Amino acid sequence: MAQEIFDKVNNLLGEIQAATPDTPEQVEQFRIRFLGTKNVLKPLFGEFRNIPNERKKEFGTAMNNLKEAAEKKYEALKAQAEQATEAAEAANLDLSAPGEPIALGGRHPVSIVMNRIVEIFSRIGFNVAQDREIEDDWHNFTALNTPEDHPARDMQDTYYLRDDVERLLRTHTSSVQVRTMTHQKPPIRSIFPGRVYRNETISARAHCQFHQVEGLYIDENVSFADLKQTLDYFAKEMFGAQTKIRLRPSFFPFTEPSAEVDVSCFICGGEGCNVCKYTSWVEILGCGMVDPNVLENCGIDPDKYTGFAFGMGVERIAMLKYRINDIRLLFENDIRFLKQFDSAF
Ligand code: 2NM
Repeated sequence: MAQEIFDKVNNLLGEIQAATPDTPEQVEQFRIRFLGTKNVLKPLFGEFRNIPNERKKEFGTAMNNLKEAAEKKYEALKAQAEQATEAAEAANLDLSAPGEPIALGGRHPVSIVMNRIVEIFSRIGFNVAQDREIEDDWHNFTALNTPEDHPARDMQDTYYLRDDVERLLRTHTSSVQVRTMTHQKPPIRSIFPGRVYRNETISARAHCQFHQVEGLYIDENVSFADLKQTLDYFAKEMFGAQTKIRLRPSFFPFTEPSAEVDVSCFICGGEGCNVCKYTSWVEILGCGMVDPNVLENCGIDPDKYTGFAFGMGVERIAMLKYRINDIRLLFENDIRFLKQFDSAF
C-alpha cells in the first residue's frame, strides 16, 4: 500500500524531468498539471496518513523534492520561452523602418516676426543689443529728451515700481540705445529687440506689454536719405519686392525731424481693403534723425556725428501679416491659436 504511493511519487518525478514542452501553451499545461490550484501533487499530500510512521519522514522528503523539481522545471521553461520570444522579436526588427515622428512645438507668431526683423537688419550690418527691462528714469526718459512734464512719464502711462519714482518698467527699448550710446563710440549700427510695458487698458488693439524692435545708426555724415534707403530695403524684404514706403512728418521727443512710415498695402496692393481701411497704405513704424540733445546727453559729439533711429511694434506687424484681429490672442497661449503657426524659424 505505502509502496504504491511511493511509486506514484517517483513516476511523477520522472514525468517532470522528462517533460519537454516547447510551445507557450504546453508550458502552461505543465504549470496547471504540477503547480496549478488543482495540481496532481495535492492528493498525494493527502496520502500522508496512510504512510506508516517509520516511513513518514522519507515520504515528506520525497514530496518536497517532487514539488521543488516541478517549480525549478517551470522556472527554467519560462526563462527559455522569454529568450525565444526576444530572439524572435529581434529577428523581426526592421532596421530600415522610418523613425517614430517626434511632435515639434511651433514658434510663437511674435517670435517668428521678431526673428525675421532681426535677420533682415543683420544682413546689412546691424548687430543685436539687449538689456534690462527694469530701468531708471534717466535711461528711459531724461536722456531721451523727454521733458519732466511729458504725459508718458505719468503714472497713468508708465508702470513705476512700488513706492519708487526712480525705477520703472521700460516703455520702449530706446533705453537700451541710451546704454549703447553711453558705452560705445560711433560708428554704432545696432537693433534692439525686446519686451516693453505701458499702463494701457487692455483691449483688442492695446496691451500693457508688447514687443519692439528699434534700430540706431550713428556715424559721421549719416543722413535722412540713409534712413529712407534702409527702411525701403526693410519693407521690401519684410512685405515683398513690390512694396513701396511713404514718410509722413511726425513728432517724437528724441528725434528731429521725425516721421511715420507707411508701406503700400501688402494685402490688396492698393485696391482697397479692410487692413488698409481703403487708403492703400498701412502704418508700420516711427523714425527720425536722433536729436542732437540726445547725442549730447549720451556723451556723443553732435557736431561730429549724426544718426538715425527707428522703432516698430512687433505685435502690430504680426497682426497685419497673419490677419489677427485681437492683440490679446498673442498673450493667452491658447494652443488652438498657437498650433496655426508652425514655422521652424
Ligand atoms: C521710435 C521712433 C523714432 C528712437 C530714437 C532713439 C534714440 F535713442 F536714438 F534717441 N531710440 N529710438 C525712435 C525714434 C523710436 O519708435 C517708434
